[in-house]
Amino acid sequence: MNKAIKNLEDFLNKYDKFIISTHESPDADGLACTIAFLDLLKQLGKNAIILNSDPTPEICKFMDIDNEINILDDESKIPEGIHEYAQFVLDTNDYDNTGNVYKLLKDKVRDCFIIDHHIGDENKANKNYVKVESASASEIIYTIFAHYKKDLSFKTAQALYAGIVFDTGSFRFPKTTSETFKIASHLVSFGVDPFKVYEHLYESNSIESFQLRGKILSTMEVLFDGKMVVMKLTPEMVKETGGSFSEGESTINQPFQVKGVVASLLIKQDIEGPVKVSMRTKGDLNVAEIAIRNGGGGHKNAAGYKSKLSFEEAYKKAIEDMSVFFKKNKS
Ligand SMILES: [Mn+2]
Repeated sequence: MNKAIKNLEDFLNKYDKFIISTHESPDADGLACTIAFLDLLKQLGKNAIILNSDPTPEICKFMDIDNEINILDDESKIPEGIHEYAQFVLDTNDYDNTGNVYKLLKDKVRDCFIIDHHIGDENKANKNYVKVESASASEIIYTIFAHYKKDLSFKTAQALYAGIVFDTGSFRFPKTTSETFKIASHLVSFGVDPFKVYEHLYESNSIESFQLRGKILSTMEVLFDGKMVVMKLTPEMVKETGGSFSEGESTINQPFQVKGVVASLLIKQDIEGPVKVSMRTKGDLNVAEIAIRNGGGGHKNAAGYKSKLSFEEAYKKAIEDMSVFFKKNKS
């Protein structure tokens, strides 16, 4: 048995009640994992609930067929007998990255286990279930279902399929393998409609969010001979348009429509949120290292971190960090 499964089994054997959470500003992969993992824990005879710090984005609500996702927005939502619960953190390798869940529960839960596919602390990875080769955390949850030989329902299959589509950029990001397609194929056999999932994820944004996207695009700065595009998403833009921050965030992928662009940065801040730097690249430019150095994490071609600097300082620093790649390439 591999070490990760063994770690998970040991953890499951120790406790009976679990809180399941994904990262703040949840995405389709993280949310899919919570829904599927709740199903699995129930099939294993465990007592479990989903508690996320932030609301489910509109475009992901279709996954939560049975309304099982609860939002921990204040202390009154903490379950009774919280000290009996252990914590599962999905799709992030940092408990600290779960917002209110971390703030309100970290000193109360009995223990914490991570299931994730981001690059981070190796020591932590060895004690949990971290598989950085996985194109999505949903793929890992699928593997865990297979390990325990548990049934996949339409709900779980649809959620996991959506998580995979989202995290692979519709089966095109570098970590997409034949295994990814095999899993997707199996999930579709449970009645999942690929067109509907695509429509929910990519063709269901609000007009306000589309206007927000327009504002984000209008901030673009083109650098390093057209190889990098940098954009801003400010709290003011979110307020002015009434668009959704999470829908705005995906604008970071658009510069890659341009031939020759190999890096895209988005410096962003939600109303009352921290300043965050998101980096996307193509090819060999490894931004995970930059993210880790700045206290964040991610993958080789997609990573980010929270900055303690002001918005404008974070913007400058983000460009500076990236400039290394382009200077190196020139020499
Ligand atoms: Mn993910």
